[in-house]
Formats: sequence, C-alpha cells, structure tokens
Amino acid sequence: PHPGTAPDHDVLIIGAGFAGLYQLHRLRELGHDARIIEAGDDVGGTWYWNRYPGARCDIESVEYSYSFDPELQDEWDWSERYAAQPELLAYAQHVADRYGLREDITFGTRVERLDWDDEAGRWTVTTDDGASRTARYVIAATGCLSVPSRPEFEGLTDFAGEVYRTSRWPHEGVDLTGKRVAVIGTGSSGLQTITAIAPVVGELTVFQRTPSYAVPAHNGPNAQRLADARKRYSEIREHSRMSRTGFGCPEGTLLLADTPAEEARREFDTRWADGGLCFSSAFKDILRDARANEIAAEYVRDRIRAKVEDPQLAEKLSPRTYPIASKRMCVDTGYFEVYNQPNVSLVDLNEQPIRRITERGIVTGVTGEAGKAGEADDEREHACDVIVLATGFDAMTGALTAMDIRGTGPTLREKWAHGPRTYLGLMSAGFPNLFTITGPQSPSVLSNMMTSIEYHVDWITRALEHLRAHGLHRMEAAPEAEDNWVNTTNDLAARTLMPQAASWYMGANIPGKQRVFMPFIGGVGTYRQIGDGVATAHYHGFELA
Ligand code: NA7
Repeated sequence: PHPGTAPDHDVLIIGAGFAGLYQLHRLRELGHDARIIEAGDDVGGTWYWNRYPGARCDIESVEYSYSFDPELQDEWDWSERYAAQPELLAYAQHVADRYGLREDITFGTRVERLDWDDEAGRWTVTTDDGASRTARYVIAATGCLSVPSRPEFEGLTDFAGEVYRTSRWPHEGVDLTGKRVAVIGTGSSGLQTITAIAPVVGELTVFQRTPSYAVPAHNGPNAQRLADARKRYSEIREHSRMSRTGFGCPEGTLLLADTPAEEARREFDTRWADGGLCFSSAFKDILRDARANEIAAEYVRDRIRAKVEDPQLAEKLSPRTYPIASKRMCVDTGYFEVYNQPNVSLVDLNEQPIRRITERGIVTGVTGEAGKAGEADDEREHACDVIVLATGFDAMTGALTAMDIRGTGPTLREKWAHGPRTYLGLMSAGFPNLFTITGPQSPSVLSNMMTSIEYHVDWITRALEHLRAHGLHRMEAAPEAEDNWVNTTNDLAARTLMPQAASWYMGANIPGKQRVFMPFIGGVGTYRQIGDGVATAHYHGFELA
C-alpha cells in the first residue's frame, strides 16, 4: 500500500460466526465499508465446524439468539428448548441472507498475519491465499473455542480405522452404525457425542481423564416457552443484559454454608427439575466457599449414583478432583444412563493411561517401556474401528495467537506468552485499531455468548462512530489502564474457587500454556456498567488520536 492512499477497507472483520455477522451488519447499517474474512466455506463459526452427533447449545434457544432486531426474534421459531447444531447453523445462514451479508464475506480464506503500519494508520491483513488487504480497523471475531487442541497420541497416524475430531466433524458420510467406537474426552463435546451415538454403535469405549459434572437439560419442544417469551421478550433481554450470566438465571441470595440441609436439598431439587446451568446459581457461595461447593458437588454425585447401576462405575464417573462449576458444567440428555448399556465401557485414564495407538486400536497401561507391546503386565489393547477425539480447544487466546499479529512493539504471541493482557477484553496495548469480540478478560465464556457478543459489537460500533464523528483515526488501550484491568480480573478470580481447576479457563489443557484465569468473572451486568462508563467518560483508559 502507498502511504497517503486510502486503505482497501474501513474495517476488516475476521470470522463469520455470530459475532462477525452481527458486527458486519451493524457497520454496514452505519455506512462503514466493512468486509468479513472467514476460514470456513459458510457462515456459522462454532456451529459450522462442530457437527458431531448430538451437538447442541447449553443455553436455551430463547436466550441463545440475537436480540438486536425484534422482527428477527419474532420470525424465527426455535423448535427445541436447547437448539441443536443444524438449527443453529440454519439460523446463522438465515441471518446472513436476511441482511444480505454474504456479498461482503470472503469465504474459504484464513487470516494468517496482521501488520500495523503506524505511519499510514492501517493494518495489512495477509491471508493463506497469499493475498493482502489493508484496513484502518480490524475486528477479531475469531471465537473462544475455535482452535482445536491437538494432544499428541503416539501412533495415531498408524491407526487403520477412521479418526474424527468433534470440532472438525465431516459434513457428511460418517456412519457409525454397528461399529466399535472409542471416544477420548468427556467434556461437553464428548458427553453429547457419547449420548447420541450410544444407541447406534456396536461397541462404545470411553476414555476418561476427568469426569464432568453434568446437570440434566430436560430438552423438549419449545413452542410454549417461545410463546411465553414473546409476550415479554424485551423484559427478558433487558434482564439478561444486566444479569451475572447473560441469561435468565434466578440468582440465589442465601449462603449454602448457612442453609439447613433439608432446605438446600429442596432448592437443588427444584433447579435439577428445571434443568440447565442455573443449577450452580442456587447459592451465593458455591463458587467461593469450598465447603459449600462440596455440598453442591455431592448432590450431583448422588444423582450420578442413582443413574448408574454399577456402583464402581458410578464412582469413576463422579468428579472429585475439582470444585463443581470451576469448569463449565455439562448439560446432559441421558449421558450417565448410557453406561448401563452392556456394550458401553469406561476406561479411567488415571488408572490406565493411553500409551499409544496402533493399527488396531488404543493401548493403555501403566508400566513397561513405551512402544514395546507386551512389556507391561497390565497393558491392554482396546480394538476399535473408529476413534473420536473430543479433546477440546486452545480456548480464548488460541485463535488470536494463531495469527502472527505485529503492532507497535512485541508481537501478540510474545506479549501474551505469560497470559493475555487486555483492557476490558476489547483491546491490547501496542495493537492500535485492533478490537477483539469476547476477548480474554471479558465475561465471554462464563456467559451466554450471544449476550456478550451483542454487547461487544455494540460497544465497538459506538467507539468507531465516536472516532468518525470526531475526525479521529486511532484508538489504543493505555498500558496503565490495561495493567489495572489485568489485575482486576486476576483479583476477582482469586476470590473464587475457579483457579483450583485444571480447566481450559486456566489454559491448563494446553501443554506449556501459561496458567492464568482468562475470563472476567465479575458478571455480565457489572461488566456492562464498566464498559458503558468507560465509553461515556470519553473512552477513559484508551488513547484516541
Ligand atoms: P473440553 O471441555 O476441554 O473437554 C475436553 C476433554 O478431553 C476433557 O475431558 C479432557 O480431559 C479430555 N482430554 C484432553 N486432552 C486429553 C488427552 N491428551 N488425553 C485424554 N483426554 C484428554 O472441550 P469440549 O469440546 O468438550 O467442550 C468445550 C466447551 O464447548 C464446553 O465447555 C462448552 O462451553 C462448549 P481433562 O478434563 O483435560 O482431564
């Protein structure tokens, strides 16, 4: 690009998931020249890639949907209480078509590199096709759970059967009927896959490293809920925006530690009967007090024991090594009952770690030299036709550090080597005019993502409008404001039990990744008040030029 000439675009947005689509729509409405670059061949982001059997949202569809256009809200009928992946993808496609967004999306193109030119005040965005485009502003709508983690399993490429990753499930042509299937991983994706495929596979072997706390979804038809919601939708949305979680959870006001056991049990029973993630909002101290947390955890273990016929198996499926809700809980639809089927077995990787994968299947065992079959007494080969990897993501920072981002100082990868540093999760000092939607140190993954996405898009749009209105062209987080925000997010997390879990919130699932609690835990409503306050105070803590 020649200095002095206009950049190719006002704004380039990376990603055409729910964040990127809404951002594009908002900017186009206001007459900005904006374009999305998307790696996939269609819109939908998370719901484009995660097509594994049983993939479903853990937030109710009445809430996990856009609120920005009442007409859209009224015309789209969600068929189930919790929407499944095909319906969510169809919704994203509908939104793209309804607002004519596709003409401004470049598909099948992955952003690899961003270079900031301080003199010209623009980013050069380089993509995997070798092309580059310039833009004054870049908005990363790259998702929080979009880069699969790729744990190394020795010999995986020797396996003669089929291998599928839940987060990159083929669009068609997978038939597991009657096959011997091994699933590695028991987070949300693993639980949903296992529950969905158990009725059709021949044999199912689940390889579990850490069991999950799961609450029932009680999924079902949605017509009544939707009709009820439509009577007071603006009230529901307003409540969600100011809530802790970004969706309508009745927040318990009592301390569990002070509540008589009978009363506590009744409250948990009610929430269990309602289903969903609000279970852990039952009492104020569940995430703060280890004793209270243990009471809630034991309630869930009791439920697991009641569902699984074999007591030893129930014990293995019961989480004990981390506080409940310190990892995102799973919302299940008959997961534990699967283990009562005679053709389903569980391998506890704490007793029998995976040693390697062979042509025929997965070898587990504790002793003996790796690679030499037969040396370990307890070595066992679990023969299978299909291996499913439900092993999670390089969460929150993964998609950002996957790009080579060069601002005014160290690269983003270098700067974040010891954990992400942002102001409000929206910008990082040294990277002017680069915004992140649902970035680290914002509520993002601790909330209903739709609520958090809409808030960030609206905030960024307002900021760009402010710059345009005042003839400004540059915005950057001030280092002091960033330091303060990083300290605030860390302090808030330290007051909870969250850092005790080896979770992806902590980056603990990725070898070598700095362990630091990444999301802002102060709540969606509080965060919103802070963000609005900053904007109103002329973007206090940002440098505008
Ligand atoms: P998660 O929740 O990160 O789950 C990944 C699972 O894979 C988890 O049980 C891991 O065990 C397991 N895992 C990861 N690496 C290995 C290796 N090397 N060996 C054995 N097992 C392994 O990802 P999901 O996709 O299920 O869910 C992500 C979010 O999407 C979820 O929270 C919802 O918000 C939606 P670990 O716990 O690390 O011991």
